[in-house]
Amino acid sequence: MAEELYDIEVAVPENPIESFLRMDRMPHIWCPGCGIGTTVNCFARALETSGLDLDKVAIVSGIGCTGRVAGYVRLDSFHTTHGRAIPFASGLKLANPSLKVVVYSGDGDLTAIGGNHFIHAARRNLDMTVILINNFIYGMTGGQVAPTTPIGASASTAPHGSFEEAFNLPFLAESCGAVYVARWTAYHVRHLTKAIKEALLKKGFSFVEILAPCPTLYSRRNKLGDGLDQMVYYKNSSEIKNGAETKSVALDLQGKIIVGKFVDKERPTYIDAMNEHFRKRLGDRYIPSDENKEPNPCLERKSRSAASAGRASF
Ligand SMILES: Cc1ncc(C[n+]2csc(CCOP(=O)(O)OP(=O)(O)O)c2C)c(N)n1
Ligand code: SF4
Repeated sequence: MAEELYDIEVAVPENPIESFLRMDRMPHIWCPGCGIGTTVNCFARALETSGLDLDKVAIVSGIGCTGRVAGYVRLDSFHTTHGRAIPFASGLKLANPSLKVVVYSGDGDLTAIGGNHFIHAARRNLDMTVILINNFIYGMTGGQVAPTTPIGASASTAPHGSFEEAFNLPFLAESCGAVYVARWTAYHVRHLTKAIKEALLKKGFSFVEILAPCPTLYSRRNKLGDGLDQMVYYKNSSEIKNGAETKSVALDLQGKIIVGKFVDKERPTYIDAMNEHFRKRLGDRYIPSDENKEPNPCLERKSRSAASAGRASF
């Protein structure tokens, strides 16, 4: 009887987002209770319903626990160096404007070593979606203090608590020129999925900050419980305020969290502005960068030789 029982084959249902993942790379590296995986689920569902051609979506990550996302999703993926996801993504977009380019990385990667690139990509309104996982520290390297660590929170390089003012990331993104800015947490999966979809479909620099638990290095050190306890905190302490002024949404240690869509506006993208500028300056000598066309290497060669013969091409 017992043998018969062991013979029963149990059909394991396929994970609904399995086709979106590189299953040969599983299991992933994330700790139990880490919030990053939940955000990937939301990203997959947002992409699925976005109507975007997945062959035209490229994802770029820097280094860190979040940086692993690019390697786990079945898209054209680039796992770049620490802090350089945005410059890499900028090059990709400018070289092939027909791509939808997504940057998916950590708060340390994007706003510490990569902070300079973040502000300038927003200023230029480069057409890309930046998804930033804010777990308040450097996760992968041992829980060091980050530009997002709240005052009073302990980190491995701030054992007596951080005394530095942390970035208010939605305010930073908006003041530098982002056209779409939202913040949600790993608890708000439906809102987050919708926000990622909106950001993906927005033309220009769109930014989604996601608060996600790092139970291993942030919550444990700060005696905040496990991943589930952080989700309970997100649930109980979040207030949805769409359209809130970004300067009013700064975070503090275990304080109130304002979530929502804060900014959704229009302004010319970098490529639009470049085309307009050079069309005015050079007239029909200028060959515009066309977001609806893939670059054609033969055409490129032709335009380069045309440029050397006095024609302008960028
Ligand atoms: C130039 C360079 N400096 C430092 C590092 C070490 N390093 C790797 S990941 C990381 C921090 C990651 O933190 P974050 O971006 O917040 O991502 P998380 O791991 O929390 O998802 C650092 C400092 C590196 N890889 N390269
Ligand atoms: S160290 Fe933190 S951020 Fe990294 S996988 Fe573990 S829980 Fe997630």
